[in-house]
Amino acid sequence: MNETSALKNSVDRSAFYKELDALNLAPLWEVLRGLVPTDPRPAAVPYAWHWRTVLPQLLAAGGSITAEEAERRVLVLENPKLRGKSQITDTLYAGLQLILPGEVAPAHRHTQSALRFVLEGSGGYTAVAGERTTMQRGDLILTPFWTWHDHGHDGEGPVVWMDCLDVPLVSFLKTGFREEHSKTAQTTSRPEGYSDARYGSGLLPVGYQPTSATSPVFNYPYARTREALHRLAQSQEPDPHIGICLRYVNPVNGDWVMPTLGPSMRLLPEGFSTSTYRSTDSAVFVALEGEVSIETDDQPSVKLETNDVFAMPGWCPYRIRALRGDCVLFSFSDRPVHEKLGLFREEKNHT
Ligand code: 1HN
Repeated sequence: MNETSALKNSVDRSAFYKELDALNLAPLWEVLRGLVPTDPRPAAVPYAWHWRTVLPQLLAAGGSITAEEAERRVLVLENPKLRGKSQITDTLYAGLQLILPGEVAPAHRHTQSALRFVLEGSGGYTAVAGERTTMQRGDLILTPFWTWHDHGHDGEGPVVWMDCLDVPLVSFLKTGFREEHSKTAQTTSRPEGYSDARYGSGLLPVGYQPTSATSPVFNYPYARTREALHRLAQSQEPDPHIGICLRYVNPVNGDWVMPTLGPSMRLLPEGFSTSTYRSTDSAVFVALEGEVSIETDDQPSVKLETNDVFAMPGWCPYRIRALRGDCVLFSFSDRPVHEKLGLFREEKNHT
């Protein structure tokens, strides 16, 4: 009997596996199917955080630590199946940040890219790479990777936004770097509105050459986004799967605004219901206006009201219904990465 046939005996096989294990070797045939699944199997589950439950906790955080002491006063939205990992989905980070009048969140920079989506209050501002921008509800602010950024608040009342980062992806790639600025707040070198005038008005300086993979526009104001969506709603039928949906664009090259994060905003007219849709990217939704319900195969239906947040794992089929009013929904996902790697897939059902 040769050695190979002897190993068909399960006792011999387990002894053989022990021998392999001691040598840091492992038999692929025991794990192959798990490594190469027939379809994506995210660990994250669909889940909603309701503003009415989260806001009081965020305000309580405001009473227990200052923005400066915390560096960033944030409650992380953790997917129930990914507790302790600071992940809202398998690939995305999201948290709700509170800043109070007179506070400063000190300047730092890191290789993670960040989006901020403003939910509540006015008078908050962010300074990014030498320019300040004031934040209004519904505005989308970009913090490109490795740019200095600090936040502050000159107005009254609490200001809250959702931080959206590619933290899990950068951790997976082991490409995280961070630095603290020598000053609490960076000195600005350009007036507010400079970048918008230079890159964000449908015009670009003649001969402009991009220096980054991120859009040079860093505040996409909601007033413009809202106007665009409502104008389109007056003259076009919503797409059956995504409604009237626009993605935020880098005006320099037509690409997504960031290499790793793809934000978009959609309008679902009152009573409109999407057909079932799924895509490989995982996403986070925020109800900005109106009241929607999101239905997945795992859970019957979750109602989202103003400022409620919903985690949608990749490849999870879902339907969205506009229950009350014309509904505006913000979302961001890791779709730009899927597209760039040729891995993006979507499936549109007719029911
Ligand atoms: C960060 O830099 C901010 O700058 C917020 O406001 C949340 C979460 C993880 C890593 C960096 C900010 C963050 C973060």
